[in-house]
Parts: sequence; structure tokens; C-alpha cells
Amino acid sequence: MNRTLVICKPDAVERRLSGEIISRLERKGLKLVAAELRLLDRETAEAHYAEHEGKGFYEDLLAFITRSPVIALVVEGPEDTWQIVRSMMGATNPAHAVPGSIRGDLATDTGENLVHGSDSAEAAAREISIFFPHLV
Ligand code: 3AN
Repeated sequence: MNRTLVICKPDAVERRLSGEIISRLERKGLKLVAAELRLLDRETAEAHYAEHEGKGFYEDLLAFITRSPVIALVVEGPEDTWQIVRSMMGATNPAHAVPGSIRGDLATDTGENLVHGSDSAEAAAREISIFFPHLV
């Protein structure tokens, strides 16, 4: 899969960091193939985060991701583009995200960690179909 879904989360848009994040992806050499500023409804958020249903942070996660608009993106690159994006994002917990990564440079909070990227080729295909069904 050479396409993957990226989300600049509400904190990224609120903090005026979406340009910084998109710029990093483009400077890396990834190509934007879809982009939309969108306020997620609960149904879309539930579909996107289905794997986390039942976890302690699930309701907080849904409240966070739906509180203000996100920028959903599809980026394209060489094979396993999802892995390139994941390494650029840094670890889920910004305390473990290395400097130079998006979270390592710009985030301090595990919940509000600026960016989402699909974590496998299968997840990329599933998530692109949720956000941009016309691309599938
Ligand atoms: P990632 O965003 O690095 O793929 P996931 O998929 O494990 O991480 O988690 C999705 C989102 O859920 C995270 N970005 C974060 O906002 C939230 N999250 C994950 N683990 C925790 C946690 N232990 N406490 C609070 N929020 C969490």
C-alpha cells in the first residue's frame, strides 16, 4: 500500500500546527492526494477508533477528536508509506517520542498528540475508505 491516512488532530488545528505537519510530510517527499478540513461526527470517530472501544480512554478520545475540526489527509509515497509517516510522527506517548519527530518536537500529552497515521497497510486501506470512500 503506497497511500496512508494522516489526521492533523483538533489540537494541531487549534495550535496552528497543521501547516507545520503537512509541510514536514511534503518536505519528506510524500505527495498529497486528498485533504479536507472536517468536523468529525461521532459515528465517523467511532468507526475510525473501533479498535479502542472499551478502553479506559475511549470516551475521552472520541470527545477530543470531535471537539473541533481536523484535517484528514491521504498521502502517497513509495511502498509502505504508512511506516514512513509513523516514524515521522514519533511514539504515541510524547515522552518517548524522539526529538526530530512531530510528537517529539511539538507535543507533551499522550491524548493530545497532534497527529494520527495508519499503523499498517490494512489499517491504511480501512481508514482511507472511511474518510475518502471515493478514493477506494
Ligand atoms: P497512535 O496515535 O500512536 O497510533 P493508538 O492508535 O494506540 O496510537 O491510540 C490512538 C489514540 O488514542 C492516540 N493518538 C491517543 O490520542 C489515544 N491514546 C492511546 N493510548 C492512550 C492512553 N494510554 N491514554 C490516553 N490516550 C491514549
